[in-house]
Amino acid sequence: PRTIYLKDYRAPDYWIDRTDLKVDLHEGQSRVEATLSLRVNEAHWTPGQPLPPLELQGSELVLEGAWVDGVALGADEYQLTEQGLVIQAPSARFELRTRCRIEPQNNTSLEGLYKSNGMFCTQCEAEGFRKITYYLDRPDVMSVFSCRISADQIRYPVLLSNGNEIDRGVLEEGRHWVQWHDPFPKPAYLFALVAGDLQHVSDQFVTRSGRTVTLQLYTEPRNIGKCDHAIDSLKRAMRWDEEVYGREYDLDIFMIVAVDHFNMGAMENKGLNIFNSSCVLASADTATDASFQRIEAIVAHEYFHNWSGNRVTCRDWFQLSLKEGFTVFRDAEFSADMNSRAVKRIEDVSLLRTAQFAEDAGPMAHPVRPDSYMEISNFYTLTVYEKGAEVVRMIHRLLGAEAFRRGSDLYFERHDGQAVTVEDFVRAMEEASGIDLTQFRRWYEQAGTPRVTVSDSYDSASGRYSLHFSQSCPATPGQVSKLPFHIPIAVGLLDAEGHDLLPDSTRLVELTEAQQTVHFEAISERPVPSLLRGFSAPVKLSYDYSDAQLAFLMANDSDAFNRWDASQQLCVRVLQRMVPQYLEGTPLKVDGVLTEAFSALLRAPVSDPAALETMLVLPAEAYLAEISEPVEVEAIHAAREALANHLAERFAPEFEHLYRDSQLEGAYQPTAEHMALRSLKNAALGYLARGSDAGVELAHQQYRAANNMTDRFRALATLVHCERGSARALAKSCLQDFYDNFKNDPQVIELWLSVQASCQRDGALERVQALMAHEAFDAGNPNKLRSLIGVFCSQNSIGFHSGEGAGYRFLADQVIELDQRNPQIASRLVTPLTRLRKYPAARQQQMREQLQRIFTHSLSPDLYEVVSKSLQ
Ligand code: HT7
Ligand code: ZN
Repeated sequence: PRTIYLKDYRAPDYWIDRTDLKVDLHEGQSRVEATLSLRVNEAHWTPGQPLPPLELQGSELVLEGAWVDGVALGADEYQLTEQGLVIQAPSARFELRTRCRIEPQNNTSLEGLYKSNGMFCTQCEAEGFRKITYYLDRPDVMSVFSCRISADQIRYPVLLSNGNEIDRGVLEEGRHWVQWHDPFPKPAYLFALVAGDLQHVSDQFVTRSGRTVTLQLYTEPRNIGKCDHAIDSLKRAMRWDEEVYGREYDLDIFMIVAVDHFNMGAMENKGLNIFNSSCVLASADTATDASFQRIEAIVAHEYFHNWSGNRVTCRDWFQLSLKEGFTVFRDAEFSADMNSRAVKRIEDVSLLRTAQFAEDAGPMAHPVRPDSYMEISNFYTLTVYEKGAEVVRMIHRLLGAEAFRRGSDLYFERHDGQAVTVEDFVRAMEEASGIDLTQFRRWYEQAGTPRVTVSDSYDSASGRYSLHFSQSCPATPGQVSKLPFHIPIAVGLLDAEGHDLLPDSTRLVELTEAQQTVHFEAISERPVPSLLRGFSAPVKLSYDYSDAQLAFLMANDSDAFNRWDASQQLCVRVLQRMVPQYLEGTPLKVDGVLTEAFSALLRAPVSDPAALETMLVLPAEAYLAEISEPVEVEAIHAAREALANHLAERFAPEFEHLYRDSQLEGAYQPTAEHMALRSLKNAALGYLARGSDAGVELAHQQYRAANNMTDRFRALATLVHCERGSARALAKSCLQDFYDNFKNDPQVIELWLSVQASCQRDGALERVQALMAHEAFDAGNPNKLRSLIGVFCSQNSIGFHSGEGAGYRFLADQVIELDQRNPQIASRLVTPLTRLRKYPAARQQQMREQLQRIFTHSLSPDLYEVVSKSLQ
């Protein structure tokens, strides 16, 4: 595969003003007729000069005919190349009609037009449209689309596409057709089509200017009872975008369709969002609180794209974070406003620190705006999405909320209907605020996670307190040395009583130099610094806190995020001291200061159950692995288990109280308040089950008595993960009971697979292999692959790394096979093997051997890129 560079960007030679599609769907061969109104790009052509050739992309298409201005092209008047179709243009403006055959029922890549459970659906981002017809499949070509779909009336009573339905009719042989028209010009990646036997729920939203918008959610009939939460979330998101960003919806109808086979979470096609069923369907009996929250966030995310992505789109795929980073920032703020702001921030930062930092340190590290790629699908990454959102968050912090809003208004107004760049976004922010972001732009250009080291000094005579910062950034592939970043660091200073010493409590320090000292005057006593409040920048910050200072911050910091962060840092310290004890074979000891800190935490009155729960959850093994080099898998696991068991024994009465005090009466409600209590109760249950057989029995009782999936599933997970002998038989019978009750519900079965895949008890690989042969597993469904193989390889560190490389061989086998059918999923699934350099030599070698074995096969560009870069 060839590498594509940002520096080589060139506008297209032709524009497509109108795209008229006729899609004739059949069980065997479907037909797509595309009529394109083409116009030469006058920036590339002078009248009198020869016209450039028209090069359209196309893949897996059978061309039946092509017509230019109504005249059929002879075989010598076009060329079919590896990339697509090339013709010579007759004039500066002309009409090209093509007719192609495609076979959606044989399309297992889930890109382009394919079938899921008997319904036709599409996924065109990033480059799937070229599998539907020959086209200029690039985001800077924006066209007004119309689409006429025809299909069998009984099998496919519902025919949907973007925009508004403008006509429909009946054909011979039991077929019918519907014509759609989308008045907003869009790139091909936002095109969508759905045909199926679907039911829908309908609602309405009145925009702030008084227009009534019809909202519809389409699903297979069996799921019609699971739509309300998504519709409610959509209405909240529509109102929020009006209030916070002044953005109103623009069509008369907004449709969502749920499909079971989908490579990612959802897709923001104009007016016709397509969702992975697991990201949209929910009911109290079948969805956990986590999935209720995820659905709210994803529904909002896709809706927000209507402005940040659709009305204003990307010029090229290097600008992906322009829409994704900005939209993740928007959905995170929405979720923070709807739920607990602190908990949302903690969850997002945990993901960033665990998985994005690992990506930044791995072979696929790239800037938020990558400067090259082989396969763009590989760049829908945590760096582009999550770090991209952090970069927008930093702009928000540097400018302040009001100037940021002026900047976003300017951006949307200036670029409405255009395909633009990250630079256009930053420039709008600069112009609206008067703040110079020249150096800040390095966040988009330089890969890697910056390190910030902080020390301090205090002069009691003058009352001057000084913080000394130094920043650096490790080398990443293709970027050896880095220039200093512009880093906003939110700082608080605490007195001995734990009160904020600074006026307004927090000061924003702006680092711009490699070394920088900042002074604080009139500080009456030597303070404890609270650094990087709210995680104000995506950096690894270190300051030499004593254990006692961390315990102090954990109890007193006015910044809820930093209270949590102090608790995590303290746990990490304690765990990191236990790792060498394990390696030396000496007993594992838990430091007293942590026990004291937990004691204070658990004895204080519970003012915020959701925040308390986050502090009771120990740092994940994946996070501990990310901050270790080399990663000692067994030692990390043993240390974490020992600490959890210690806390379970030491605080059994406190956990018992928490469990009893967090019970909820009455029907299930997915409100923030109820979710917080359930999460606290279930965290307590986890400790109780570790601590005693009575705790195990409590989990069993909860499983049986639960009136909602959160409590039922958390009880099941507690039993499955519990190391106590008394839990084994109960886990087995509850897993069977769970399966018997929910085997017809794919979303619940995903939970069932994932809880087993993450169970670290001996024999994990064999259990996963057995599950692959179970009727519940379907290797053609990405959700099932992720729930079983993905979870095992990324969350079950003991299972994946045990057996002398057996886990690595297993993953390589799966990836090799999957690459033939679904390259996007294969190249994502292989990620755990790409982290080989983090592990001790023997494991590293075993992982390398498997990557080399994969590399001996004929690979898709997707998998080739990831594996070749990992072996470099
Ligand atoms: N913008 C959407 C991206 C997406 C996607 C990308 C590659 C392959 C399949 C895909 N499905 C959806 C989703 C989003 O970020 O909103
Ligand atoms: Zn998105």
